[in-house]
Amino acid sequence: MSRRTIVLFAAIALMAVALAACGGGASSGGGAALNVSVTATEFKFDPATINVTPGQTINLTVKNTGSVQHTWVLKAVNVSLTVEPGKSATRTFTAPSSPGTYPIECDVAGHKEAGMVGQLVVK
Ligand SMILES: [Cu+2]
Repeated sequence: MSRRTIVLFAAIALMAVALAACGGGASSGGGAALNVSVTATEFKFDPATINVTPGQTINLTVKNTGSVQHTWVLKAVNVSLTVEPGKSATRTFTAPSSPGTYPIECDVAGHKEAGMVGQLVVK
């Protein structure tokens, strides 16, 4: 094999690796987008735990079926939704790229203390 041929093969191999790295995750980096519907009421989220993969795109809808205002706050990625009673709100965001358990809370005074918390589990 000539030196030139080896360089050419190396370049092709590198391109294949680069394409493979980009191809799988599209823009999300973590596979297909996840649609999540959360119901908020006094004083809990259902579901409270959301399981995602690192960097996954999440299309979140929070519906407030309670009788007072609630929020759904995931500080790790600066997502904060405020939802009036009887209404719903949506947001698309990207999950953290590092595996771990990230706390979710309702930051209306007293609600977190009353148990209105959840978690985003990235793994
Ligand atoms: Cu609340």
